[in-house]
Amino acid sequence: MARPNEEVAALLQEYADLLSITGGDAYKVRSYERAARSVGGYHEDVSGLDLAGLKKIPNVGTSIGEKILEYFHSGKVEAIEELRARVPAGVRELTAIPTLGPKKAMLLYRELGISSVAELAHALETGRLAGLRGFGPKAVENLRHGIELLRRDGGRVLISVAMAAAEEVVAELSAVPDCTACTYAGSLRRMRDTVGDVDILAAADDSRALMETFTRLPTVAEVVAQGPTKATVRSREGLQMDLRAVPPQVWGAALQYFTGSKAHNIRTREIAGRRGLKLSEYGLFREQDDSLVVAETEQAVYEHLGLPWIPPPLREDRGEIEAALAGELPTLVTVDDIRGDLHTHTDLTDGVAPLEEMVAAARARGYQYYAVTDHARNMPMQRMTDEKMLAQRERLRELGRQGRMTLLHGTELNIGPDGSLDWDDDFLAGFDICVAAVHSHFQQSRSEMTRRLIRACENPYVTIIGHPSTRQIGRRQPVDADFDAVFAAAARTGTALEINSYPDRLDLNDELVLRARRHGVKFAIDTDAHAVVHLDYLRYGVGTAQRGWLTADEVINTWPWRRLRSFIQAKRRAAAVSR
Ligand code: DGT
Ligand code: CA
Ligand code: CA
Repeated sequence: MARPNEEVAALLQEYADLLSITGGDAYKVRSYERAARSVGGYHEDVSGLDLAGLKKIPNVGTSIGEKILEYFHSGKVEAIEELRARVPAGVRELTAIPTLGPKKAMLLYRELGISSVAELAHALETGRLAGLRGFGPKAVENLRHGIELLRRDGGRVLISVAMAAAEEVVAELSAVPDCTACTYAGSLRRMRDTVGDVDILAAADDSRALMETFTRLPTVAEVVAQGPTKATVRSREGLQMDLRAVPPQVWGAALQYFTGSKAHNIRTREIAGRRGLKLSEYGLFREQDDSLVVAETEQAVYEHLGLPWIPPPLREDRGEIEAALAGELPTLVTVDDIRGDLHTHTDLTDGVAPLEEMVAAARARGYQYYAVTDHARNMPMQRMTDEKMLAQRERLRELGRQGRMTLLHGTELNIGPDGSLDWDDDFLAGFDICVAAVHSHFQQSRSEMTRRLIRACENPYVTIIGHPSTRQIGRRQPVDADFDAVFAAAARTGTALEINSYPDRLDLNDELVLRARRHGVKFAIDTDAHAVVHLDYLRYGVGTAQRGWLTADEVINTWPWRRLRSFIQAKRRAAAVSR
């Protein structure tokens, strides 16, 4: 594993898991989980900090700080070693099964010696669980489902898949006569890049028609559980969906609860407690006499906790409570703020739509500017030539004269293993804008990859680094690089970093965005569209930006064209001066 912060975050998370498996104090488990998240997202390298420095990290106190120091001194932490000795690694792996909690995982190990998902699957097949306390036919069936889910992409689906399913269900349920409100909640409303299950919330005085409609939807392959106000189904695609029906008067409290995250909810409940109140999915109540304070709207719930309404993408206990208390919540960038797309393709390379169609679609969206950035010469599959590029430029200029939208001729350059690019500076100067991205040699060492990305930032013609980590969800891990060094270089050179909106990329991801913005980096939220319909992916990139706390001002494609043009030219000029 790479960066020391990530190493320590993984270690603290492991400790939290082990504590939970061995029946440790829930409060302690939570505090290690929080510390793991804080360390993982901290901007300074933790291996260089002393105890005082470590304690400046949110959620890190003396005891956790000392464990981190111990790790860097001796390469291990005694307390964690002790628990590791008691819990085989496979048991921790077992708890990743969505339908299996830590206690039952430990039971499977103790009773049957099962210490891996594969062993558990085998035990299920051969009926070894029969007669085991707590593992009746229903539980066994749940386990089977759980393993299936885990094997499909760690049990999570892309946000685009979940969103499409959720919007369909919400439309169907909203049409039920008794329904007064319906929306999706959970991780989907928080715009996480992947979703474990879809949580739908609906309000009605009488929930019967809602439940009936839900369980009979054509997309439902199986009703996993059903009660008067709750149901869980599995769709034909294998996606799990939960419906909760609530009376209209408690809509706000239920929405707040089921939006989560769990970590955020724990904080809001603590705040309620300090005010002599109790918060649940049924409302905000006075501790003394259980009388109701509010429940009808989310806004009112937050207000009575002394907080402004907090946008769902921020609700991860990553500082939003503190910011809300201080009146310092950011005004998040929205889809409506975006004035143009700066990374798109046509059928000249691997897109499926011709230039004219992509441009017409961009105009129909009301964009003020739009960049066409087909692949550059060094990607052999694409058979790009200088002549083809220049011919496309001519056609694009002609199209540009036919409307008010500013058309930019660009390219998506390939960052070579040494950080060099496809063309020399003279040819690059002919483009209005260049995106540069890594498309090969993903396995380079950390230092090579870091140097490579920094060198690309230093090229005066590179305005944007495309999909900087190169991860593909479920298929490819991010490259190993010292991202903080890359972020510093991007900020220093006036190079924007992309938030690629393509649902299996979402790159930079929320955590890297959070880290990059501390360096003063600017961002571009692009779709990397290869077809007209892909232009709609923008919402997922914006969701990721919101999870990274971005305001419109930090995103270059919310700017008017004149400001964006100055940004591009300033970098080119600075390089000319220094030469
Ligand atoms: P997912 O489905 O793994 O992508 O993530 P979520 O956040 O949608 O989680 P899920 O579906 O288990 O639960 C939906 C929301 O319900 C969650 O975000 C917060 C709330 N919730 C669920 N379980 C708990 C809990 O034990 N405590 C608290 N405070 N809230 C919970
Ligand atoms: Ca969920
Ligand atoms: Ca759920």
